[in-house]
Amino acid sequence: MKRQNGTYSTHPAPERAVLVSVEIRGKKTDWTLRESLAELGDLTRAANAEVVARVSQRLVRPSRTYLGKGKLDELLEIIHDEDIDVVVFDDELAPAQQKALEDILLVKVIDRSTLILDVFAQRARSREGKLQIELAQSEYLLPRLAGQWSHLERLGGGIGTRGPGETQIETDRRLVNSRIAKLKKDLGKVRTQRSEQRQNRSNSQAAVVSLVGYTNAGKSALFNRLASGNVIARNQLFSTLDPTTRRLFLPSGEQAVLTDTVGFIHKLPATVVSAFTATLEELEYADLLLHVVDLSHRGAVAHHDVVEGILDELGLSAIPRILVLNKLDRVADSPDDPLTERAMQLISMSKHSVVTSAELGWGLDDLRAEISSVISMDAPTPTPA
Ligand SMILES: Nc1nc2c(ncn2[C@@H]2O[C@H](COP(=O)(O)OP(=O)(O)OP(=O)(O)O)[C@@H](O)[C@H]2O)c(=O)[nH]1
Ligand SMILES: [Mg+2]
Repeated sequence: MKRQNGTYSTHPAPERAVLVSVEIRGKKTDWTLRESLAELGDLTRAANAEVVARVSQRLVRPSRTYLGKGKLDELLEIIHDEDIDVVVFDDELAPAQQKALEDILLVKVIDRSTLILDVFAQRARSREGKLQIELAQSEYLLPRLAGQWSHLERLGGGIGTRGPGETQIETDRRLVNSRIAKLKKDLGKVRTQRSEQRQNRSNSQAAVVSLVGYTNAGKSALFNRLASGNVIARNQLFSTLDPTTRRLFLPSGEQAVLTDTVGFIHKLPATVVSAFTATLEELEYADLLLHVVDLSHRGAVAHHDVVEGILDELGLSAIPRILVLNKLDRVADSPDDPLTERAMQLISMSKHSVVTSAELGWGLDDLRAEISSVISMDAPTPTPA
């Protein structure tokens, strides 16, 4: 494998990627193009590709080819000059859009959903996680099968492209459909097991406290601090996919159960949300949610809103919650105004909030006390005999 600088390596070089983002004019959003592209860059690196260039455009609405003609020409020039292997779009592309773009650009075109699914697939460890991600990928693939096949034909035939085109698509569709049915059946069994485990837990009457939040906010780090767990906390997107549960001792002497689970992200593909039912169902049974936000992140408020939006879609907005403003140590040395403003804005959004550093152990006693107090507030008052 020859590198750009002329040296040779036995490892395959990372794919060279150009990122493409569009801002729709007049659409109200908390996300600036810059922030959106920065996050797309994190996802691209998490999928082991190298970000070589970025292209963005403000449009009234994306066209059949997503970008305008001039921008496409600019993109083609970058693809040529920078030896690009893959173009990554910051939205979910319709199957026809993806096909039209591949026709023009003649390199691999992937969208944000494919990227997220790829990162999830890399991280999946447990059988449940693997089943869920395969289901999400199959459901994403199904409407795109026809495009993929004709694409192979256009590339000039050869092995795998000969034969009865449309019939092949039908066969592929049937195969994917029957795989989806099998995955759903297997996941049904997982859900039954989970509900049995939950039943055992609810027999113990301990309150269930679940960590939720944007990916990389510090949920697993807090989980480990609060419950002496050993969940991997890493500076990478989607470290945790599987729910993990530990006992949590509260200052009042009570015990609760603490669950760590998958992180959320802006534009989380619908196929992921529906495929991760077994995982997300854990949240439905929570008595209290700890919504963890990375206070040091410029996009903290937008992250908060994305998570609240997804909780709302999942029908979980009625569960009491504590807002945990984490990574205080990363901001404590920089008393700049926007940060204080960000913290104040977040605090004003929630009835209960605590500031922590999972890294240094700050604020944990306050958090435990707040958990105790919200749980006891929420507990049904015993009826007098
Ligand atoms: N400086 C600092 N770093 C932190 C703090 N909390 C977590 N981190 C770091 O932030 C990164 C992400 O932490 P995780 O606990 O893995 O985040 P998560 O929310 O579980 O992320 P996902 O599982 O990917 O959704 C890790 O590198 C942690 O060490 C904190 O309070 N301060
Ligand atoms: Mg985690």
